[in-house]
Amino acid sequence: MSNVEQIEEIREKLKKAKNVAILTGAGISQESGVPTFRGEEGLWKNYRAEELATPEAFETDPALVWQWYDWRRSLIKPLLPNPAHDALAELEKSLHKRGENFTLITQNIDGLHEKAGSKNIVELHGNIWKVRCTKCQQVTENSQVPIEILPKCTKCGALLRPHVVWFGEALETDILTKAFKASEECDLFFVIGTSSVVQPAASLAIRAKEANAFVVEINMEETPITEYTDYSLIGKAGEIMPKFL
Ligand code: BJW
Ligand code: ZN
Repeated sequence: MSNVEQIEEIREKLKKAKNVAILTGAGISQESGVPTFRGEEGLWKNYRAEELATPEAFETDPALVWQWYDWRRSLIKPLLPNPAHDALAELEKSLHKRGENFTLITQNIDGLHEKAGSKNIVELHGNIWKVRCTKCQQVTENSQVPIEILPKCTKCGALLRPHVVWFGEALETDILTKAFKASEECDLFFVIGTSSVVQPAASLAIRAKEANAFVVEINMEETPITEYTDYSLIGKAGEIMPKFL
């Protein structure tokens, strides 16, 4: 079946769908100018996520980790959602109008889905615009962090950290429960722009398939979960996603 026929079939499924769940990864923000993590261009200022996105890196050198996040914030701040983010926000609106469910699960911490107008967002790996106290765990929105002196909690004075999930850290239980529930209850699941190597996010598409959802992958290349999908559309998310509207 050609890509055009597959897209037409997916459009028909979207018209009838009662529960739609989406999982996005760094690839959906690539066309907005956000670097991805892996692959040839997947470098953040010469560091790999595996080197700095860890609790050990923060314990060893919090200033370096904060500098990295501050640099990423400055890079992301001026960026705008692209047609893939916009298409998902539109899809959510049209499903809501019909009284159907739409859940957007994202591994991204860049906030671009919210900027595009998406509402029911499940942020698996946190949000770069929030900070969390390493002691009292209070989470606050904070777009300006004084990294020269290291940011401190206004409540208890302890060191603040980015409100993100690092390697080896557990995802928040209620967030993960929501993501699994949406994946298991949906009739249509899209997995967009993720290399599907980081767990537990990578298992969501498989859960959806096991629960009989129709699973569509959109990526520039095949991934370890491609064999579990019904359709794999190879190409840019910003070019493919608007075709479903
Ligand atoms: C396009 C495109 C375009 C490009 N259009 N497509 C062995 C050692 C150590 C750990 C483990 C291990 N085995 C398993 C683990 C666990 C580990 C893990 O999965 N590691 C694997 C790497 C092996 N997972 C964890 O540690 C997780 N926690 C956990 O398991 O806890 C267990 C526990 C339980 C109870 C108590 C305690 C612990 C946590 C994972 C957290 C991941 N965090 C990061 C950083 C977040 C903050 C930050 O950004 O700084 O999340 S790492 C990084 O990877 C980030 C991303 O969300 C995540 C996924 O990356 P993503 O989105 O898939 O991006 P890429 O770059 O990989 O892929 C981009 C894709 O887009 C590519 O496929 C392109 O082709 C495509 N693309 N342009 C469409 N225009
Ligand atoms: Zn505190």
